[in-house]
Amino acid sequence: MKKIRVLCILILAMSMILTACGGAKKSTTLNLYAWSDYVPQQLLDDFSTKYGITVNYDTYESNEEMLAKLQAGASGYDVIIPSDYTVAIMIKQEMLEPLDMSQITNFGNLDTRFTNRDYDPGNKYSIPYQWGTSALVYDKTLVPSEPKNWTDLWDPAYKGRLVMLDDERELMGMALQVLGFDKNSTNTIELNQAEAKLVELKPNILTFDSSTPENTIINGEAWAGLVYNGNASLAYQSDPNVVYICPTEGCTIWFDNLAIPKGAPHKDAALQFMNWVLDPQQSVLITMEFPYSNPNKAALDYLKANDPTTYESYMAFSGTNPPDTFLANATPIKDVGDATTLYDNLWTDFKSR
Ligand code: SPD
Repeated sequence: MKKIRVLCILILAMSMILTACGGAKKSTTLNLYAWSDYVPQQLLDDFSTKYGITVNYDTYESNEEMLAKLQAGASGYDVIIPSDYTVAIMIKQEMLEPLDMSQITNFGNLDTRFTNRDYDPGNKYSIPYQWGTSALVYDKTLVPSEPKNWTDLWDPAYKGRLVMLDDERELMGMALQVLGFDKNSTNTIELNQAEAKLVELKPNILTFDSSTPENTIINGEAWAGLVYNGNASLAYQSDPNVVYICPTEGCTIWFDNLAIPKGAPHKDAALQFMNWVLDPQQSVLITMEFPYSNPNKAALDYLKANDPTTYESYMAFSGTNPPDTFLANATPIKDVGDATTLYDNLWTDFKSR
C-alpha cells in the first residue's frame, strides 16, 4: 500500500514537472505561411488526421512579400517556405528558430546535393522543400521562331504575348543578364539600366503572374514567358508543344526550404510537420500536384517503384529534371544587402509605368 502511494506521488510529481516544462502540452494547431499552389491539401489533411493538428495555410506570392510581412511584426506563423537567399537574410536578421534535428528523423531521405548549402551551412535553420529553376517557357507552335535568348522576347512580334513572374529579383536579374551584368549586381548604374530595359519590354507583357502563369500559356493567350519550373511542367503536361529552356544569357536555380520563424507558437507541431513532409509518400504528393524538382531521394525512389510512368515523365522534362547543359547556365539569386532597397524602388517604379 505504501509502495503504491509513493508511486502515485512520483507520477504526480513527474507530470507536474513535465507540464511546467511544457513537455506534456502538445499543440493542436499549425499555422503555415507558404507560397500559393505549393503544398497539397491531401498532405495537410493526412497530417491533421495522423497527429490531431489543424493546419491553417496562409499564402504569399514572393519572398519579398513574406519577408516584409514578418518584418512588419506579423506573428503566429509556425512554418514558412523561404528561398535560399531569403533564408540567408532571415538568419542574418535573427528571424529564424534553430531546428532540433533530433525531431527530424526523415532528414536522411534528402539527396545530399541539396543539404548543407551555403545559405544555411549545416541546415541549422532550414530543411529543403523543393528546388527548381526560373527560365524561359514557350509554345513552339505559337512563337514566330523558337527563342534561344531572353533578348528575343524584346521582338515587337511578341506584343502582348508574354507572361512574366511578378518577382522583382527574377525579372531584374534577367534584365541584368541581358545587359551582360551580374544578376546580383549592386551597382546603381547597372540596376537603373536594367529597369530601363524592363520598361522597353512592357508592351510585350500580357500579364504578371507568379501563382498560375501556366494557364495563359495553356490557353494560348501568352506565347512565351519567364516562369518557375513547376509552372512550365504543368503547362507541358497539358500541352506537349510547350518547351522550357535556360536561355544563353542564363537563368536562375533556386532552393526553397521549410523554416520556423522566431517566436513561433507551435514549434513542436512545426518540427512534426517538417518531418512529415520528408516522408517519401507525402513528398511524392508534392511532385504529383506541383511538379517542381524534388530534393527527396527516397521519394523519387518510391515514385520510380510505384508509378514508373510518372517517374519517367518526371525524368524526361527539363522543368522537373533539368539536364546538365541547362544547369550549367543556371545561377542562384543572392542576398544583395543594402542594395535590396534599390531593387524594391526600381521594381515599384517599373510596375507603375
Ligand atoms: N507557386 C510556388 C512557387 C515557388 C517558387 N519559389 C522559388 C522562388 C525563386 N525566386
